[in-house]
Amino acid sequence: MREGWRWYGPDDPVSLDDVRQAGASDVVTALHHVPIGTAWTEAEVARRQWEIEEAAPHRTRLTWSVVESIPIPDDVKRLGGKANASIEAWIASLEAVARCGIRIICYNFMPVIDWARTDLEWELPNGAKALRFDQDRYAAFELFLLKRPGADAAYDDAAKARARAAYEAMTEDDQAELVRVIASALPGSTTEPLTLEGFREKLRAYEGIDAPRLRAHLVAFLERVTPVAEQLGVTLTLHPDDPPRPLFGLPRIASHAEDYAALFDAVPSKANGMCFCTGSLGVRPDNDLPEMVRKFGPRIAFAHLRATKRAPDGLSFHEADHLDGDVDMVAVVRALLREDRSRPQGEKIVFRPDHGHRMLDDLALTKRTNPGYTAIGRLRGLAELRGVMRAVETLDRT
Ligand code: DNO
Repeated sequence: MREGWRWYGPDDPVSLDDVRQAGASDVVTALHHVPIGTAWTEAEVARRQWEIEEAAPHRTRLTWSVVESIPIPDDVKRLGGKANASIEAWIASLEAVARCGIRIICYNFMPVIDWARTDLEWELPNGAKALRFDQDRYAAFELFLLKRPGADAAYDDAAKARARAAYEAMTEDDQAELVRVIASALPGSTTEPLTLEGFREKLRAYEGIDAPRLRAHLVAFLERVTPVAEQLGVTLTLHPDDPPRPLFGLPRIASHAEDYAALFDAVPSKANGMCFCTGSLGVRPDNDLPEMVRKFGPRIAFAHLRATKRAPDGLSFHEADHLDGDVDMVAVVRALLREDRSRPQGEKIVFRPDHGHRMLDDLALTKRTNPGYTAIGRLRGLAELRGVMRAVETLDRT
C-alpha cells in the first residue's frame, strides 16, 4: 500500500516537508479554494501538482495520487440526473484531474452536511484533544438550537431529557460554538457552511427525499460519470457517511456494507469504487470491517485508517488512538495488504492515517491546527500503522 497524507494546500500549517518527514510518499488533496460546483481547470490542477511534485527538486519526491474530494453540489443529491449543469461541471473537474495523471478521486454523497462532530477538543485522560460525537449534544442542537420540525418525534422521553440537560448546561458561547462546529463545515468539508436559518432552508429543500430517492440520485450520477472515469482510468471512491446513520431526518445511504453492495450491483463499472474509512464504518457494530475488505477488496482504491470508540450509549463516540478503537485494525490492515499484494504496481491501494489527536507541541495555543489534521497526532498514527504493516507483511511471508 502507498502511504498517503492529507494536505490542505499552501495554507496548511502542516508543510510538505512535514509530510516528507512523516515518511508518507503520496499526497491527498483538492483545490479547496474552488467554490463547490465550479469546474476545475487542468491548468489549476497542474499548478498544484507542480507545487507538490516539482517545486522542491532536491527534496524527497512526493506524488499527488488522490483527489479528496471533488464536492458534489447539493442539486445532484436532490435532483439526480436532472442536475445537468452540476454533473457536467463535475465531469469537467474529473477530466482535468485525469489529464494530470491522477487516478483516484474521493467523494461523498451526504446531504446538507459532510462529516459531523459535536466536540473538536475533547480532552483525553492524557491531556491530548480528540474529536468526538456526543449524541446528547447533537440532540440538544437539533431540538433546541436548530429546532428542526419533526425532531421531537425522533427521540424518546429519556433521550429528550438528556438533551435538555446538555442544552441547559451550555452558556451562550457554548451554544454558538456548537452551532459553529456542526453547521459551519469542518475543514475539507464538501458542503457549504451554514447559519441556523440557512440550515433550516436546506432541510426544507430536501423534503420528500428518502433513502431510495437519494440512492436513485447517486446511481443516476454514477451512470453519468463512471463511463468517463472508466475511459480515463480513474477510480471514483465513495466515502462512507460520517457518522454512518441518518442525521437531521435526512437519509444517508453509504453507511453499511449492504449500502455499498447495492451500489456496486446497480453500477458495476470498475470505476465505481470505495474509500474504505475505518473510522466512519467502524462506528456501527453491525459492520464487520475485515469481512468488508474481503468482500469489496477490488473496489477499494483508497483507505482512511483511524479508530473510533463507541460510548456505552452506542451512539456517541470519540476518535481513539489508531490501534485502540472498536475496529480490529490489525485484521483490517492484514486484509487490505492481502488485496494489495494481488495488484500490479500502478494499482496499489493508497491509505492515509486519518484524524490524529491534538497533542504535544500542537497543543500550544499559538499553534494553528485543522481539527483532526494535526501533524503530530497523524504522525503517531502513521508510525503505528506502518509498524503493523511491516509486522503483518513479515509474518504473512514466513
Ligand atoms: C473528514 C473527511 C471528509 C471526507 C469527505 C470525502 O475528515 O473524511 O471531509 O474528506 O467526506 O468526500
